[in-house]
Amino acid sequence: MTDELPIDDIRVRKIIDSRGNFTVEVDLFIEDVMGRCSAPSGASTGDTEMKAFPKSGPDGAIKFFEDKLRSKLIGYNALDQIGFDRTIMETDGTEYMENVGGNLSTALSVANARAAASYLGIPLYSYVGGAFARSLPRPMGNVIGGGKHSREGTTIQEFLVSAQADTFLQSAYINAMTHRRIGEILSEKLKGTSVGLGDEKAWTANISDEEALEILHQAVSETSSRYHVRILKGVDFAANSFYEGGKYMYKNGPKTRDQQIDYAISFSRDHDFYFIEDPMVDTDFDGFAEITKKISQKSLVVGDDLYTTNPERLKIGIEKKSTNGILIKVNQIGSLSRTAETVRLATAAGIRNTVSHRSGETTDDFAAHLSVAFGSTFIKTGTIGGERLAKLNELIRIEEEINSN
Ligand code: 2PG
Ligand code: MG
Repeated sequence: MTDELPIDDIRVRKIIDSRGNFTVEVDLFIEDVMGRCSAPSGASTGDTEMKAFPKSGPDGAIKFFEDKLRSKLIGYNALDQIGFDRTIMETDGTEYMENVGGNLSTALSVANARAAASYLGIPLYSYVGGAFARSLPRPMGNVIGGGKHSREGTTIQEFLVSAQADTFLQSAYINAMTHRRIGEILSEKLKGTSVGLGDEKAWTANISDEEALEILHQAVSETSSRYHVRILKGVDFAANSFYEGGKYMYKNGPKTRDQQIDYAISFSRDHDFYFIEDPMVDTDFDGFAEITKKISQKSLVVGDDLYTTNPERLKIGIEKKSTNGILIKVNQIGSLSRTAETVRLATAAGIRNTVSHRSGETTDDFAAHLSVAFGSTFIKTGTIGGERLAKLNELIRIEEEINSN
């Protein structure tokens, strides 16, 4: 096998994401083999994640690429993913990638891996994960939401479900059926009031978090009996987005730090939630640890804004026993190799990972491949909507491929 695959050409363009904003797409060529990738963007971004774009936006990122990066990457050995990613970071030269932006660096990084994998004739999940990357995650789908993903909705950003069927296909389908049932319940309950879909195609309506909890329980128990399948419940508080002046500001009134800790624990103890993401503001590693200590036997406490896929932040969390789960988003850290480093650290510490979409998505399916490569417990996406289904349907294809080998 060859150990040098020089990059022949790279093309970068602006495209439009699922929220109608510009993002960037990269085509990277090794001879006439192309690897393509487009990067998503978040709305509830962590304070320590890479800046998606420089201040001058996607155009500024593309200009930086043309002026400073292109000449360093053309001719680079595509098989040296770590060196490729490091070159981008070093050329950027800032801690949070303020020149090239996390989105363009992500698109370059994944496009490079994709081109190399295609050239070698192997799927991306095998190229990144190796010969033993053969287990599929379960889909964790957003069904009711609010926060920064909609205008009126719950204070809590996401209420999620994960059907535990025998196949990925059936689990993804039952998640979608739970979503459908929630839509019916909402329109029965809220006759005449508007019900809509948020950025991730979760239902959104002017209801309280407690009402959302009740509706979720009803839909989960009905759908679970209908299909004879266990459906796990999940929540992403995205607590950063409603933390103000030392308090957690819910629609129904504020909660102190201690009340928020008790509230998060009650999701596991009283409401039987399995997946509990970002229950505290991202500076409170100790608050996360208090929650994890109480519920980790039964539930997964997951850090998203807490870690921003950053190995240095994860080290703090490991030391403090802050969580037993981590969310993985490549564009938070801006490269495939640093993402892989974070996943390796997490796995070694017994922390389970979930690869996640962003609220502003493209139809790129790289998250599906990474969830297999990283042995993820879950892939977090919506349950419907083309840009969400791009990932779910790719996993259905990967399931078929793995089962036929
Ligand atoms: C999250 C994500 C995805 P965003 O908080 O987990 O659901 O949202 O992409 O807006 O950060
Ligand atoms: Mg989150």
